[in-house]
Amino acid sequence: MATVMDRNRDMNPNGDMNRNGDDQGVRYASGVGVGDPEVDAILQSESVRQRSTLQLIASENFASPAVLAAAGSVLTNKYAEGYPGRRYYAGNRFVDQMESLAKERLARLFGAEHVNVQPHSGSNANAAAYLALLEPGDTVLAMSLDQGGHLTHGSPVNFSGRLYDFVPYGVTAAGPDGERIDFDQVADLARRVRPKLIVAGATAYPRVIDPAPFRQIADEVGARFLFDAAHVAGLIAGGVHPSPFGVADVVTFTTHKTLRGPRGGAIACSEELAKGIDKAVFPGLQGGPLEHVIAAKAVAFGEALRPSFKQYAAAIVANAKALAASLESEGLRLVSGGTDNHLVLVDLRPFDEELSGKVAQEALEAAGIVANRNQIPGDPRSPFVTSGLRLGTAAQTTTGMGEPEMETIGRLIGRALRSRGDESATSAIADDVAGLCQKFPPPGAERP
Ligand code: DSN
Repeated sequence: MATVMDRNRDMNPNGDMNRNGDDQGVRYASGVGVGDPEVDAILQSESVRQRSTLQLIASENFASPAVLAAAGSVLTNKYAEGYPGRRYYAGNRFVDQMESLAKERLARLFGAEHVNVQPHSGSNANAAAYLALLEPGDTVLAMSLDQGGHLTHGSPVNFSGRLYDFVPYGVTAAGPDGERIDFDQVADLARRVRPKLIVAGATAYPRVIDPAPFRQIADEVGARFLFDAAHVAGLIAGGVHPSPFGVADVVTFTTHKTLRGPRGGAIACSEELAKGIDKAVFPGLQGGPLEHVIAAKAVAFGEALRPSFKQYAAAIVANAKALAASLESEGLRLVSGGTDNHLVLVDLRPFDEELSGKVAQEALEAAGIVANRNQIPGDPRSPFVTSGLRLGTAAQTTTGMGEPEMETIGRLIGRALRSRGDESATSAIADDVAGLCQKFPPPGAERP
């Protein structure tokens, strides 16, 4: 039966509960809950999960309390189709200020001529870029998913592979200095198929992606060049990876991975392409922009402009190298033999031919270590099973973990994989993981 409090809450979700002395409003104001017991219970559980287990998914991070607050702000209430100064609805004076602020900060962060902060995700950013640059059926060169690329780089099950004629390139064979982008193949294919667009960027490639050779090949064959910086945008912002801004015609990226902002996407391009890109995002692909997320993007770009972000980006890479060394000492083979960025890609086969990525992921999760299975170049197993694991350091670096902790994590991973199926050993590892996590709470840890 509904209580008076429930009825009040139903009738007036605007905060009167707080003025009436009800503690739900107080809890909401302090960021401890939203005042809906069922929702709060789930949020609380997720908060505990994030705090007590290791977050090693390479595309995740812990956004700051300021980013979380902006994403949960009143701007969620506003419709703002269009762009600052050219909206299709009234009441956008402050929304315009916010979106302009986000754009100004982003352009300054990367030295970009033109930016669009409206894409809801990295996939949308890529879709908009293709819409601006291509006609259906046009030929595009991109790294295939099974070599480290992304679904939107032409996977046959994705809109990109269905609408455009993607020709995949990959990495060189395993060996010393192997498993690197095969630029001979990129150049050969480009000369042969004369693509309209060449895409660089990856989701499971542990090495630096230099935009210069792509630019050279694109110029030689008269193609446009798109750099998908979704994973490494934060490393570029922090000055530890080469910048594709001003080199590629279009740069797309997400704001929530190494850049540590809210979940979302963005695009940067030259002035020459600005109109086409803007039209492709709206009205071409999306309707109303998520202005609360754009506010959170503004916060994140402001954070990335601070000098301390350079130290953060350098620490992500140093941590990935330390994790790589530790995993190797546990007998795990790393694709390309190491890392230059925020992730390592483990080839599980030499460790245990029978151990799939799926089983390894589950064994690690049981021990409190959260990572994702991933195909490795030439993987004989399906994308659902895989022979690899992808591990990233961006999130745990945000909590303040450093190289000694990465060394420990590598050993915990080795232990967890070796003792898979052994409940008491796994539970002992989960205890060790929780003890480690307790010493390094994420920012705003008490906020669900
Ligand atoms: N979210 C991306 C990643 O995990 O790399 C894939 O879309």
